[in-house]
Amino acid sequence: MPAKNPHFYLPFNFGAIPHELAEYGASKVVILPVPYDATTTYQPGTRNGPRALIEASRCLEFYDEETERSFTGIGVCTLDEVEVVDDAGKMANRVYEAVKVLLGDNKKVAVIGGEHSISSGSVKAHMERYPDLTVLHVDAHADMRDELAGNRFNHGCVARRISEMCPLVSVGVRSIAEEEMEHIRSSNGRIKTFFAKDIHDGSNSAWMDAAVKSLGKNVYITIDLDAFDISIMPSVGTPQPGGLQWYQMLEFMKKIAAGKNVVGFDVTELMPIPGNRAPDVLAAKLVYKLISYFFSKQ
Ligand SMILES: [Mn+2]
Repeated sequence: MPAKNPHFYLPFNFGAIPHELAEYGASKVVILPVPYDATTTYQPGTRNGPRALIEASRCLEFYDEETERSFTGIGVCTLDEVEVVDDAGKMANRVYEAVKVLLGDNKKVAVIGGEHSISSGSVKAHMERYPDLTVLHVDAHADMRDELAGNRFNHGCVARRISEMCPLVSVGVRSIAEEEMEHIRSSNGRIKTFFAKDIHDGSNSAWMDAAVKSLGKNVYITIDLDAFDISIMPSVGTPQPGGLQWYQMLEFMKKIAAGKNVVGFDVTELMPIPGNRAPDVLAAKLVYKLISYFFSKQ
């Protein structure tokens, strides 16, 4: 296992992996940074998310004491940022085109945002490859509006756009408009929601098992970091109290890894707060753990 280089020449890639171990051709997993931030409705700043997440990932150890494996053995390549275009629908399409190429090269893709609207493009590309796809959407918000601020690709509409492509299971929701609630009720079970209040009140194994059971075989996971509790994840554009804790999220993700085939994921909405890097490290370590859980199996 290689040692981490002295910090003054750490490579600028996810995990600070030596260049020869992070080349595209040799890598099973690719990180696709998408610094898009245009339709955020409360606080902007997610455009700085991908760089902060990659920067924070460089302080993580290669060795993971939980899986007892070296992260460098997986093969993780960090791609250049997707160039931003100032239209959320066109941006989602850019992400679709990029992910489609990566899936065509048989890569496992981890998209890092950037605002949540980019996820629909990644889901669309995965849908084409896995027509029986189910999407797990972990978020404080339902994101089920048909349009917001006149834009059907607003970040507050992303779960609605995804649910038009495939069945959707939302987890951690604690902010929802009445019209969104009615839309979910009228979906005949195609959209399932596990509310944060029920997660808080119930046993972890009950809601986790029910959520896992409601997913199909092939799963794409889209995580809005505001799903986490604000005490550990304040660096989001639209924070809400009462979210998931760190080990709760990891336990849930491990249950999914054990029972399902996770084909891709994204982690979005990191809005770095200057002077507080702890949430950036949480976001980076989440991506690191998800790659280990979902993509490191031989
Ligand atoms: Mn959200």
